[in-house]
Amino acid sequence: MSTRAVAAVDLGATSGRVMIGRIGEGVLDLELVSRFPNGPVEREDGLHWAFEALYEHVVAGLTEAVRREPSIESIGIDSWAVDYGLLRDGELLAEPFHYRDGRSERGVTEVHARVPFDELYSRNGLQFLPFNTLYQYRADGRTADADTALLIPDLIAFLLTGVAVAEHTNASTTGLLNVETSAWDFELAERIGVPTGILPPLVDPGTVIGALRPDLAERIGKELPVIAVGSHDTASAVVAVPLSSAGSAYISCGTWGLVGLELREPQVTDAARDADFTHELGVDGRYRFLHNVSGLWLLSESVRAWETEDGTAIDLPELLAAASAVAGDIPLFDANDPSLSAPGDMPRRIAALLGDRTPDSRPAFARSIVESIAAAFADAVQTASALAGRDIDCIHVVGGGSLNRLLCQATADRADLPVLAGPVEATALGNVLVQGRALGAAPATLEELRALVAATHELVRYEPRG
Ligand code: LFR
Repeated sequence: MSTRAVAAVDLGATSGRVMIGRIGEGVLDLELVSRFPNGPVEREDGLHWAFEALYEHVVAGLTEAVRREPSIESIGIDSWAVDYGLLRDGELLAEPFHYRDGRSERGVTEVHARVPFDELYSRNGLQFLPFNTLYQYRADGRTADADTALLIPDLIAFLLTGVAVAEHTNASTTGLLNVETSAWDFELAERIGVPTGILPPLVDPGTVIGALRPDLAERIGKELPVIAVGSHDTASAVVAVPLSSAGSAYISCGTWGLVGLELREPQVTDAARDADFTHELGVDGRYRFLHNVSGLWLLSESVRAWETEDGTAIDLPELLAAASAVAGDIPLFDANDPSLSAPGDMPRRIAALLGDRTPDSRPAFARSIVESIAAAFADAVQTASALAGRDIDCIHVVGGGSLNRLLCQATADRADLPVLAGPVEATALGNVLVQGRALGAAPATLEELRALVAATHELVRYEPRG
């Protein structure tokens, strides 16, 4: 197998990037082409994503990628989940809302009044998150005007190709897929007042969505297909977790920490529902049985507040080094407390949870944040193990959090399990692997794809310190 090249677009809640991925026999690597900031923007009617700018960054990044690597054969797009754009006659009706916008609370009340949460869970298998798309649709006055609703990666694929589809892994985060059949639950959509006509045809990762529109092929410099990948970033990340045994848990850690196991069959039980464990669809029909824990969001929002206060940038590695050196009792708070969800003055809100236990130095405060995240991670791993009836022998940490040594060690200590950290770019690697497989440049099974990750990426091991 000769080495082939693809372009991976990977959009996170705080930054996006375009990368060149190279894949072949014993080869799997990434070259960063462009990185651009992303985040909530406050508009008159609430929090949005600056989607036009984001899309422009994507096209510019793809143009640069093809300039650098003319042999690129395809494009794959992944992003955070749940958010969407509404279209009519191919035109976007409004800038997409950000999932941290407060309007979905009304959607929650109205949806649950029509379909109680217990029934919802039995149908869609999703943990309760107030921003799951079905609540957002319910709170969005514009769904009645739309003919199509597309989640962010599908929306970008549509703008690039003119073809409107719903990629399966991300579609599972809407709450409108049936957990057993993985098909749209039209009856549920009708009951909560979502027009079923806006739900596009479902496609699996690996499907060619379409070719670049001629004007874009000209601008980008090449006629290329857009291939559906695990377009939910967490689904792509899980593809690239080099799971070493059936007892491996994973944490995909960026803004969020997604903590869980890969299952072949759903576990839709009362206990899983009460523990807030979700069944998001994985690539190849696997289930991502996991729980959302607030991840590095707590730290990045705190740092952002301190930087505003000081008027200068904070050196994060320096802060974390100082946090590691803090001795004595570390006060913990609930990392998933709903009061920490919106953007804004994070240190003040965390201090409100810690009360008179609030540390008075920033390193000690940062240490509390990291240890609280690690405690929630350890707790979720233990719960996943109990719910799935599986003994866990190690925890893989992938994503940006895998570089945070304090967090990895604290997770190992608190879970009393070894942590294997890396790869940091698991999401983009998963994107590349699924494109590579569709092109015939990578092996067929997830296990073989993960073996390629393990053979090409070194992991850092953290032993629990008892
Ligand atoms: C991670 C992620 C999570 C999802 C959250 C909101 O980037 O995609 O999986 O719950 O963002 O979309």
